[in-house]
Amino acid sequence: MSRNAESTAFRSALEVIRAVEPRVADAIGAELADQRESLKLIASENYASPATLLTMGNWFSDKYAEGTVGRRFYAGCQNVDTVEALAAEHAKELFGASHAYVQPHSGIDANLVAFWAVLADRVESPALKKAQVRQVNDLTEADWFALRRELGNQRMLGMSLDAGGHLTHGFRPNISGKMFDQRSYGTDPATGLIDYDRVAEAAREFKPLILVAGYSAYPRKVNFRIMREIADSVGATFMVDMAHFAGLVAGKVFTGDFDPVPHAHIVTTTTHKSLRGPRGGMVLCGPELADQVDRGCPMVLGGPLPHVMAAKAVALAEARRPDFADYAQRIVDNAQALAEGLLRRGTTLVTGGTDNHLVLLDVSGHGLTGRQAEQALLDSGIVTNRNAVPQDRNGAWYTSGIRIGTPALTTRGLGTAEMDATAELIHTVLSQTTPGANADGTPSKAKYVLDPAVADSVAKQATDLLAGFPLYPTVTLD
Ligand code: DSN
Repeated sequence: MSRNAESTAFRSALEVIRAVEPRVADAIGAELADQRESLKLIASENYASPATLLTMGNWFSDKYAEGTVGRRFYAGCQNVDTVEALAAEHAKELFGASHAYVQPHSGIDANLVAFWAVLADRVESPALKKAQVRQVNDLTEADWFALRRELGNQRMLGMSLDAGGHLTHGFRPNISGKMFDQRSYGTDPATGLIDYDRVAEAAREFKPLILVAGYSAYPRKVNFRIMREIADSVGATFMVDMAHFAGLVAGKVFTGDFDPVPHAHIVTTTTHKSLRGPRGGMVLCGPELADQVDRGCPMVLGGPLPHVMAAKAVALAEARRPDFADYAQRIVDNAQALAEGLLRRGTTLVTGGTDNHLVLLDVSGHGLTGRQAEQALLDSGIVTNRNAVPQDRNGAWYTSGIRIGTPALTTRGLGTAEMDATAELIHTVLSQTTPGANADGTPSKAKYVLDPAVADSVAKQATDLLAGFPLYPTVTLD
């Protein structure tokens, strides 16, 4: 393929869009410029390949395809069948799973599909059995009432939010918190690590239907073999949400006890984080849950997005190439270099380091809230997000933490030397920022003071650092 093909494709697409709504074309161009200029350290973001991006812009978007491969509720789905089957095949090969369901539109959707599958598989209920055999129209009011009571009365044990768990693991702002009676396991206050004995104790007391492992802000590996033993000891279904670290599983950085697929009954993921695919979700499971998982649409999902399933097939094919394993290892090497650089400069890190793709800074030692630190870093060209730390005294809105991750910068090609330079830039901003005050003189958790000259200087250094690692180097828009 000629080096020009990607530029030509994106330029042509923008020309076509510009003829209809030039402001959209401009915004797309501006987004590329912004992404090129900023030091992106958001742990859940990445840069999908041009092939993956281009696969999403076509007439697959026009097609309805409810149902599953070969069994659709619409005619004319033969080409959708081709791409959905390909995506599932790549996923199964890549992760060593016996079944893959690639229709979920997001991680929340993937988790809902998994919850439904487990409930349908595990909950004994005549009303539910009717629903399962597609007799939903025959359900009486009393059936619906019984169904709501029986399904909504189940127990889920997952990681607490401030220890790094995710909203969709039974917390109130998400429907899972209404579907399940939730209890959480935290981390050891001294080490910040999961204490498996405490998880086992909580499981014995609470007897969950589902034990969930997985996180969005825990900077360490999880031993899924031990978690499965805990689940088995109380008869729970063991579910892993690997959205954040799917790329590290795909790239064989997480193997043995740390690979969730051989240990969990069901695994969910997004496809756009460390896995570097299109924005979407996916469910992997064994044969026992496959039929229920495949009912995800229309049970909890709207019509599948064939253009995104096609892009999943492309991205998963990329992840099966040998160089993806090298990429996954570099993500972790970079996170560890970044952690070491920050520790050396005196920043406090939750758990004292990392063995995955993310680092969680506790910025309270700098006298700042996460919100103040996030904004000061953003002013300085460094994009991060604030995040709670264990037992956070500032709550989930202001927080005391900053979460950073390396999948995106690693895709750009930055290595361990640049991570040390990045640590220096972060340290400069955090040590030069002070908390601000409200108009009445009381301390503010949002306002901060940072000399604009310092912010400008850091932003310039960030741009210089990135100049050696162009984003989408094969794409020029002018
Ligand atoms: N929003 C994702 C994250 O940033 O971790 C998880 O849903």
